[in-house]
Amino acid sequence: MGNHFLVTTAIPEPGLQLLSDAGRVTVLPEPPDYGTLAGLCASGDFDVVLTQLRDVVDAPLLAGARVKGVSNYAVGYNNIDVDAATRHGILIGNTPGVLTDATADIAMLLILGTARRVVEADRLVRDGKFLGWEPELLLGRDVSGAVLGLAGFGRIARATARRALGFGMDVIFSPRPPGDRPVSDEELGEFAGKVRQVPWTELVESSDFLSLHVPLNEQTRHLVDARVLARMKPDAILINTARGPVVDEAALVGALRTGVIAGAGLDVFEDEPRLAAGLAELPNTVLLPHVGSATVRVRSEMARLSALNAIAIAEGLTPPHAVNQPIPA
Ligand code: 8YV
Repeated sequence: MGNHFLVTTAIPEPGLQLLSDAGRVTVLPEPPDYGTLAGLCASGDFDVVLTQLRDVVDAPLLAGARVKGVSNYAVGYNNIDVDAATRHGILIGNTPGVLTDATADIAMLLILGTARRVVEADRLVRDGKFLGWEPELLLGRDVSGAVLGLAGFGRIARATARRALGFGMDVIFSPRPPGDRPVSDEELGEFAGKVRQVPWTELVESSDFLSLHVPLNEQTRHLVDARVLARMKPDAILINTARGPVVDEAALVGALRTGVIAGAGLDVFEDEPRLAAGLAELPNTVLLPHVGSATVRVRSEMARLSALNAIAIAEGLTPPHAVNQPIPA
């Protein structure tokens, strides 16, 4: 008897400790495939399952699941069919807030890294091709004075805006889904008078750096496609720390190859861990392996929040970070 938690991928100790103080914990030795996860959720052995981004929790799995909730070890929850969970009375939790600054740091790192050609520069030094200072060596571009366009204006976009303003960038944004509603001065808070809301088309056409901060859903899948890329400035750089499928990656490779846009800084990919053909060979890209939230502190905090969500759900309470509100039976 008592609570039984299923953890699909080992999470840091603070989370595991909280869970084991509240019940029995089963940590899978390796990430489960879909069938294994579906079987475990349907077994009736577990009260709550702690998932990560690669666990697909879709409508058929949820229909057969005998769990009270799913606690996602992530702020994003595009791996979970939340509507289906709601219909089946299954609570979903996530981990907002704790990874905001770390992810905004990575967005800024990609802006600076693409602008100043850091990957090319590093490779040149390692390859023994640095033959002494040269006036024309690896000229990049200034970020100060450049226009940063933010697609979305949630927590991570705002934290990115804060950093970009510190670097002297001119920040514009379009809320999510792009262009859907005006943001009042009150909602802008500390950013009132410092950043400007523009329509989506203006954001696309006037950004020197276009940084994506929207969740992945049916409105935002391939938000940046060949047509959008064609409207960007030829010297523009695309930054993505959100979700890979927000960009049509094959179209992006084409645009980078043919000079439709100048570069891309990507922390996420359309079909992780695979890259679209040709992407890795392009010099005008900085490519990171989905490390936006990868700091020791953030992972511990994410573990803590996902454990707290799981424990609350197991106890029949609303989790501190609830994504849905199931329809009462
Ligand atoms: C996580 C993320 O590392 O939280 C998110 O939504 O994308 C990353 O910070 C990843 O999702 C772990 O499941």
